[in-house]
Amino acid sequence: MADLLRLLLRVAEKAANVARLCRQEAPLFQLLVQEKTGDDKNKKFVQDFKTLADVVIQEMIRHDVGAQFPEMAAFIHGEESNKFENGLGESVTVTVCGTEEDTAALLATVLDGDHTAASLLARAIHQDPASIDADTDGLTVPLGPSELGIWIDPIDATSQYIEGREEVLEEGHLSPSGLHCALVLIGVYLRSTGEPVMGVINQPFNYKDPAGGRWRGKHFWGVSCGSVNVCSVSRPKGGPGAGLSAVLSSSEKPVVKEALTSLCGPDKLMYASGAGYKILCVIQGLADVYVLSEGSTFKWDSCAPHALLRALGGGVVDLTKCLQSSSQAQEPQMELTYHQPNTDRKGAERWANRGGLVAYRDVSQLHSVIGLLKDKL
Ligand code: 2IP
Ligand code: CA
Repeated sequence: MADLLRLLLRVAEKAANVARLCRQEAPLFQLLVQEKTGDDKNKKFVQDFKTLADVVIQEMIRHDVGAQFPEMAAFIHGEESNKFENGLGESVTVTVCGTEEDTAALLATVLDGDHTAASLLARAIHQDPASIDADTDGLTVPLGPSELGIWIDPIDATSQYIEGREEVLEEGHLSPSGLHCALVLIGVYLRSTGEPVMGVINQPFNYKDPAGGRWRGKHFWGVSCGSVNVCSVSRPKGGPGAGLSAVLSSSEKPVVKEALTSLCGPDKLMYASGAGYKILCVIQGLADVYVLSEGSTFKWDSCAPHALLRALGGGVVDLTKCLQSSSQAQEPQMELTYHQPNTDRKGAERWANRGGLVAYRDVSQLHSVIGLLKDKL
């Protein structure tokens, strides 16, 4: 299934192109950032454009993967529904058509006849991306398409994407907020066990080209299945040192912030936006752990980066399950899985990581965090 990895790298790059295009091209950018002004009809429609950009990316990935691997078509899940209502109250199902012209015509019906915006989007969807420089030669993945399912988050950290702040990055430091936190996430899991086995992350706004002033992206990938553990990011050097560093959501509970301040010290406790971005920080060694005590992330947020962490020897566990378990040795079995919904919940909540999570590279650091939080939550 190395072919699947190469395909996902290509579709993630196309997705990143769409994400950049929506900020670069005036007709799309206006739709994206326009505040709630104008009449009611317009108000509703403008709000929906953020979702439309997400749906377009998700459906493009579904289309391209389904075309090459038809066995996977029914197992490609995403955050968004592709049923859409346009400003006239008509229901439209957004899909990617066989030709650019047909896709443009369909999008125009959702965009209330805005043919310029529809054509721009359709062109990006049907265009082949520039060749991807990823060293996947010689990689064999012992899995077949009928064993696999996919979770897509078309744009994680949407609020940072819309706001569009351009932070200056310091080498070796994470970006607390801004465009760097927006990520395209595509994760592949094993249908039988729910284990994440392959992940592709595309960061559409990685750096700004000094020559043309255009944003350039960066991709990350990993495969973890059986004895095959390969990641495009090398494991950060050095074992766990004296001080542990952690990244949290700024909205994390005070009790967790206080406990981790006592463990890490104030300098090594960091905050960043985006669930996917925080796991990417752990992958890159910018933080040792990401702790989240709420069930506010979903399968589409964690599946892709989880696969990369596993390839590096780490993982993402259910925090509540770990806190309830009496044995430390059990913790690796508390890993999040991706095949079963929360049957007692409705809508998106069916796929929430309801017990919170800890993302880690090193299991001894996971033990320290669980030990610390055990009597506090
Ligand atoms: C969100 C996004 C948020 C995150 C939340 C995710 O996904 O990543 O930033 O909250 O958990 O579900 P926080 O930044 O506080 O960690 P989306 O942007 O796709 O809704
Ligand atoms: Ca998300």
